Amino acid sequence: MKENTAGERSNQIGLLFQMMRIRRFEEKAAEMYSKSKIRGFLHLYIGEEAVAAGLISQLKPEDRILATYREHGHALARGIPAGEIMAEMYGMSEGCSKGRGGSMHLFDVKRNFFGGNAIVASHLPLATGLALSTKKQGKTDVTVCFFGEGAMAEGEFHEAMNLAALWQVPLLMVCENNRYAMGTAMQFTHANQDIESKGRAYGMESATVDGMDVLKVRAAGEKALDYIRSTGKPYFLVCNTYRFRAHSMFDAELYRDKSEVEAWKKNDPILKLRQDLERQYQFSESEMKALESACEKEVTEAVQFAEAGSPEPAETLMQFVVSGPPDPGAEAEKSSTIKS
Ligand SMILES: Cc1ncc(C[n+]2csc(CCOP(=O)(O)OP(=O)(O)O)c2C)c(N)n1
Ligand SMILES: [Mg+2]
Repeated sequence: MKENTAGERSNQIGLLFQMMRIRRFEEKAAEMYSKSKIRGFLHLYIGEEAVAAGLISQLKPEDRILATYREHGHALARGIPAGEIMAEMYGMSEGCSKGRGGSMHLFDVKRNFFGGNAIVASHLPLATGLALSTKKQGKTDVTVCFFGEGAMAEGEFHEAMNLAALWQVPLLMVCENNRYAMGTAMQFTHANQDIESKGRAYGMESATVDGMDVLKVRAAGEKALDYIRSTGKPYFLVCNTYRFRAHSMFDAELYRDKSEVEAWKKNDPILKLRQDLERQYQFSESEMKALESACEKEVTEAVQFAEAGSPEPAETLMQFVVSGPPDPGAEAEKSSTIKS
């Protein structure tokens, strides 16, 4: 339990602000999508903000992050500027992936943000590999991999978990269990619905946390990271959460009752922390208004940045896609190095 100090008050307000800016950013993205400013796919994280905000608040800049296509919140929490994310969604060269990735492929290597990965579970083996590379270099940085419970029905989950446990790499595997994989509820895809037990099955230290409560997520993250940093071993954390919006922009949501969604909205992580703050720290209406206007300003500026962006010129479209003809000099040098 954190102490009731002024520092803790401002940390909690920081977490509230983080969740609010993620939500406001996505509400604006949905609006811009409906105006066809953003095209392709768009998966909103609304309702799940406590997971990214709580866990990423405990990371160091050197720690690496991998996420799914529902990753706007993780990218914002990691510190990628909102303008660069919005510009990426607009397909502009000023975007964090130069406008080539769009919403599902936000990437920023200098901020140790390795996606934005659209293929379910595809980033899990990459995370194990990145964590192995840190271990081989004798570093203590942690790789954190976020994925949905749907990814746990894929073979790659099991391969990545097995090798992470076998090689004992500094990896935090975070299941964002929102109970649905597109329109399929968990009970139709998992023979064993005790999600946490799948970590223990690989001999991994494992825990489950209420993913709608950012303070609980932060505490669970702190505990998991302490364990990984002190032992160098992997850790499996299940965050039980819920998405308030559809799977993506093309989803009539025929697979769940509106009453279920409304019931979960009563656990809104933003509302919960706001109420906690009011109760414990006399958090005022005017402080809340100040946070709201800071979010509004940031999001408005992000849209302006994206709108002022430049689509990539046709001449450079093949750059980073196809390598040029082989350089005979470099090839000869490479083969002589390999032989020696
Ligand atoms: C290998 C693969 N299979 C199917 C899809 C289509 N697909 C996109 S998202 C998704 C659901 C994944 O659900 P979950 O892992 O729980 O993440 P959530 O969307 O709930 O955050 C599926 C099946 C895909 N992108 N990749
Ligand atoms: Mg899911």
